[in-house]
Amino acid sequence: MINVGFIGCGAMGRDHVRRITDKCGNAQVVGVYDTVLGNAKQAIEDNRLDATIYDSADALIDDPNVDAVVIASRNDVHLDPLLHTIAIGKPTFTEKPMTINGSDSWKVVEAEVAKGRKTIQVGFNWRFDPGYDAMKTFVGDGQIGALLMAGMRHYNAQASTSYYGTDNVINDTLIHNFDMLHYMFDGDITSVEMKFARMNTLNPNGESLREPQLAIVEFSDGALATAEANVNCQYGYDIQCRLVGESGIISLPDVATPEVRKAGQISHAISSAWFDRFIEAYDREFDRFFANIEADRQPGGKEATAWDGYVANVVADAALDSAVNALYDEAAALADTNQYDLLAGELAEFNSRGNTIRNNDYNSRAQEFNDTLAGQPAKLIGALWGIEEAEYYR
Ligand code: ISE
Repeated sequence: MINVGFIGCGAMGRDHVRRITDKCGNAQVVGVYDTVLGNAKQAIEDNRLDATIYDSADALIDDPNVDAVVIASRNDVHLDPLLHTIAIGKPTFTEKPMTINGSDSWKVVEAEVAKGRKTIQVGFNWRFDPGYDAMKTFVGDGQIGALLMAGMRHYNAQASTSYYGTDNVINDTLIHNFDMLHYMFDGDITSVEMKFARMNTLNPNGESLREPQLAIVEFSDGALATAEANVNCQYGYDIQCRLVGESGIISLPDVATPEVRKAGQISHAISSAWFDRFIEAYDREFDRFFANIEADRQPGGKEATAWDGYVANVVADAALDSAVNALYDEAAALADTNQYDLLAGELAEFNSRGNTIRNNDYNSRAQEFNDTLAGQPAKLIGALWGIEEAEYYR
């Protein structure tokens, strides 16, 4: 039996604790940690676990009774526990994204390389979806020839939280698509450009969430892909993918649900969230994680490694840069002379930070900018900084 230490018991984390408890016959959660004690207690209570609550992630990782670690905490606090588990060689599953940017993810890759062993599996679960799996096999078998193009749709019924902002569309949502494109296509991703559609008036997060967004991705062999993100689509959780090859097209199948013929209509239900749309993929990625541990096998191939986590972050970073510039161009076109100079200053400030976003100072500057320059241009550039989220990231 593999003894699992679990870090981060929010909604997604508790779903995984339940999955490990109910479905993985070869693993059990023996320890939990969450900055919110109530979440850790709830994970134990919901699953009637006999588990220790630790007062730090480090204590949990160091406990010799813990054989493997799962990290499902907030995206911005994955790095330290990852470096810790690598240092002591404990197999670790981390939710996606591996970290919040390419430079942090590079630290994870470097740490693994220094140890000479891959111990990290990243939770890019779409790779384990039966539909995507079949597509990967078709492509691998050369059934539609070399890939030329892809068109993807990543729609959420509603934004996942009130603090989900413009940049999350890229580094939390579209990052799945970036990983799938990296997984499916032979070429390396060489560029990504972001475009913004006009805002959906049903978006409850307002200007701090500029979407829908469209990513245009280019590969080293000249292939092209587009990925639409529309995270307030209202009607359900809708994931689509069409791959165009030299001799055919493959499309991701919808999850089969009963067809209902009633009142002059033929209809199918659609999932409302990723928890159920990808339930099988989540189960299978955990099965693989534990199977690798039992077989003393390193992750790779199908399961996303630290390197894959890094690649996805690098693409997201480039997308974020492109998004800032797109918002800037939109704002600059509307700005008067005074606003124009200020916008240029703010853009330079953003760029000088690389992709380090949302530190406290940054958010308060963005807030100030919006307060003093209320109006369309200020609002647009403020959108990228996710002003309403300042509290959350403090
Ligand atoms: C969430 O974190 C996910 O991983 C979902 O698959 C994605 O659709 C959603 O937009 C993200 O917030």
